[in-house]
Amino acid sequence: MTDDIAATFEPRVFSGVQPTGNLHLGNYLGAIVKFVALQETHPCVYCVVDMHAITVFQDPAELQKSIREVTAAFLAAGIDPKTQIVFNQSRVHQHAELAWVFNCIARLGWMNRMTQFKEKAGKDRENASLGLYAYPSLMAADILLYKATHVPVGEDQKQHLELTRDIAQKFDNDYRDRIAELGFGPRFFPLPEPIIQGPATRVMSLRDGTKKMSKSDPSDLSRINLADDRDTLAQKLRKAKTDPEPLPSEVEGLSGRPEAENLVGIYAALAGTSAAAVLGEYGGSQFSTFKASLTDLAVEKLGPVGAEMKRLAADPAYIDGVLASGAERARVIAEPVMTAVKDVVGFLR
Ligand code: AQP
Repeated sequence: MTDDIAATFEPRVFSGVQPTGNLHLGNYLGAIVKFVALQETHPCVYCVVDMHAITVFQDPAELQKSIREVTAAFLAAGIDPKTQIVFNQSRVHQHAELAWVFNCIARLGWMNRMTQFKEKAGKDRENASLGLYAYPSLMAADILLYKATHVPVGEDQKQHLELTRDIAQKFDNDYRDRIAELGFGPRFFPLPEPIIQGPATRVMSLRDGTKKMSKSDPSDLSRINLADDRDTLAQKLRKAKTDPEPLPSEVEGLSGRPEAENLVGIYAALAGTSAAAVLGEYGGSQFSTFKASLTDLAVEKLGPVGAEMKRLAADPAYIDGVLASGAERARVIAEPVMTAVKDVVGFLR
């Protein structure tokens, strides 16, 4: 841990995934794989963020299916729901309560700089929901409700983590005297650190190496879904965009070749090695050879996860039990924090 302010708090990991369908390789390598590793060293809270999902309209039946699907992916990847907390956000009402307080802490100028809102709202900004605009404030509440010190996320969430730190800092500044008076000091909230490391912090679309692999991309060929079977996966990698040159032998040779860089990064992440090591083996190879090896590797690594997700999908009662028990344990942490926040801001209760 490098941050002094985080260091005064007990280490705790928090992260979330939206149940918006099409869970893909980017979500897996950028986030879920790290969740699994961190449970060996930290107490972890992993949340299926259903309140974030409805910032864009979701069909209710599909939303319920997706909440169970993300939970199944967590479990299939190896998160242990007995030792760690796995739950869906809307079951713990303190997320919404703290988000409101943070809406009153965050400044419009801060929110206006959020690039993800600009991307997701697109040209029709006037028609975007207020929830989509306030999304980063709810995300700050998700993290700080558990006084989390570490947040494993993909590169696209970096700016939201910076905003979370700004909100934590401003809350502590605005209420400094009150926090000290109530004996909650010297600081009320940690400044959580993002964990964004490894060769797959930003997995790109298979159709366009300059665009993020995304659940909402209309082309299913742009992403590898965790639920894809071998044939689908092989077909998507065969059709993945590349350039006419063979693979370079050095990492520097990937610059200006986004599609090649993406496939090498995916291979490295799945194999648990570096891009340099991958090029050491495949430098000079044609893409057809490399894609065949990548397909075998992806099937070897993702096949068991997809199979376990399918098995769990057949047992929704088990998944629902995991979420209910996780929410109960999440509330034990969240409730006293929210009660203290109410005392700090001066609500009578
Ligand atoms: N392409 C990606 N590469 C690496 N990490 C990624 N993440 C998302 N896409 C990539 C990380 O996955 C976690 C959960 O993401 P989310 O469910 O909150 O959704 P998102 O970030 O909005 O990304 P999606 O999946 O692409 O959804 P849409 O299409 O709705 O934008 C996060 O840690 C995220 O960084």
